[in-house]
Amino acid sequence: MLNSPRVIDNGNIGPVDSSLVPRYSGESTFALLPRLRDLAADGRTADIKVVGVPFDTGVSYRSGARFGSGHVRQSSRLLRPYNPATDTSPFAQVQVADAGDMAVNPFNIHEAIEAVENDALELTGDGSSLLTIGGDHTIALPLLRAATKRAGQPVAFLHFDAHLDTWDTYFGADYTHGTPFRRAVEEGVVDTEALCHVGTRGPLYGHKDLEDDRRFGFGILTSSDVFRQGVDEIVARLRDRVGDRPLYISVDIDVLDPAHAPGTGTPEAGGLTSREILEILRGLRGLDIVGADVVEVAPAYDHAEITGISASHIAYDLITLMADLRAGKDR
Ligand SMILES: [Mn+2]
Repeated sequence: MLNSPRVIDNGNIGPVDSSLVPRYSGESTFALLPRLRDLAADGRTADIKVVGVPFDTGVSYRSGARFGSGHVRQSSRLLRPYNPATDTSPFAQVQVADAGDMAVNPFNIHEAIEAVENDALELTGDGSSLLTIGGDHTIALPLLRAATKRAGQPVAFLHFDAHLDTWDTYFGADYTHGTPFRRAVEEGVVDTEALCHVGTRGPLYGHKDLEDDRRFGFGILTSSDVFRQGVDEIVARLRDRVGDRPLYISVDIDVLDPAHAPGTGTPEAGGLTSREILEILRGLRGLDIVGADVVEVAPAYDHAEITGISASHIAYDLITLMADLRAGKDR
């Protein structure tokens, strides 16, 4: 890939130059960005690293999110280097690279969680920011642990998801894709003054689910709230809740309506459109985002890359926010 002609802008090594190499050919790194190992061979590192976590041992319904990282990369080939929504070129503002996939044990969930935390800490050891592509939602717990260790304080947390993911156990198991955020509260790795779910909907087991969730400190802006209150009001509420705290953002792709993300493990009707989530994310510009993930893409249930395209654009806008923030700090 080092031999492929690349966009070089502002001294940063960007995507493969698609005016010289067709977008559908060659290796599928995220947005055709350089691989971190190739940069490292050249004595360089990256300010923002995109890493995959092929893991779905925590799922409760449809399996297959272990193939999500590769699918999102494949669906990200058409992303271009300039983001008109923010009038910025994220890959020129800072160096962004694809760090490949973490190698996690599919047969031992505890070992897998530990590996994700260790790898996240190692990747961010040079002060870089991490954008993770899952994988099922179990991986958000070790990613939050790592983010809190790096931030030196419990992080604010915005959780885009159809589901609360604050349930206690399934079949006696504490660590699943439906329980990471109860564990995160118990472990004290999130700031309970600054937690909010966005886009929740669908039937629950009972009212106690909501009572427990409120007790942990979560605010809830449902999918219905997004529809009825509109993007600007939702953004204002989220910004108010987060303030200037270090912020971690987790996007379960099932926050989108199955029309916008059919390829996921636990779909629910009545979700956000891809336009709504992108507009909400853009409204978070300037917040102190220390890490983010996009999870639960299960390509076997996808059609025409609908889910992969939604996920890749969400990841792109998250990178845009992170790049803009880091470039602003350097200015
Ligand atoms: Mn989830």
